[in-house]
Amino acid sequence: MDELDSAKLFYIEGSPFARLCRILIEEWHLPVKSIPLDHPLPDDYFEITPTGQVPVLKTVGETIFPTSQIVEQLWAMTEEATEPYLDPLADRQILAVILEVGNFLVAAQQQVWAGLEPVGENVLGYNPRDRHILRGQKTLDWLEAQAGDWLIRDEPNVCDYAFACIVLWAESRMGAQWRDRKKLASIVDKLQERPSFKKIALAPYSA
Ligand SMILES: N[C@@H](CCC(=O)N[C@@H](CS)C(=O)NCC(=O)O)C(=O)O
Repeated sequence: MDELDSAKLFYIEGSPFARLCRILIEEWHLPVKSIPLDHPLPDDYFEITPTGQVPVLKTVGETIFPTSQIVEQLWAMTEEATEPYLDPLADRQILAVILEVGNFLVAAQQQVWAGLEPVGENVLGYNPRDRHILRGQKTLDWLEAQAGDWLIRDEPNVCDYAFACIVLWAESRMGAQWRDRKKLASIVDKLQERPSFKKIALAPYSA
């Protein structure tokens, strides 16, 4: 068994970040085995990663996280450049913003699933959940303003895939309304037709 054969991706069903990595593994035909874990993750999962989160990519001698680093590693494992493309340096800002908004939206929805309500005076001056959702909406406007047929260089890019995974998660879990951004909707519609998106479908929410 060579080094690539032994790579493993740890994931939980429903994670948009893990879904992105799994779809890329499928699209790029990479020899990475995806290993499902139960949610909530056990406390000893912190021995694998200090963030206690999925996805994590384990290769011989390396434990790689968070998602941005996994995506770069997967891209480096491709034998030749193939769709979806990635220029790790040039595309870094858009990818970082999309993944960051994913973090905010997941945090906002976890607040709801955890049944959290205010317990004291709001000295912060805003509701963090509302603020996270506003960040999401502003990011959609920002992406729509610069999109063409695709988000970057008019060819399918990892940023399109990351965006689709996050926004479809937000639509399913939060009821996010976003399809009035026509260029973004067209990008996601094209991706949803791909066998990889159908095969690695977003499972319905279960607590
Ligand atoms: N910033 C992280 C976000 C990953 C993340 O939010 N993972 C969630 C699932 S969507 C998770 O592992 N939640 C379980 C937990 O926090 O215990 C990344 O880019 O990988």
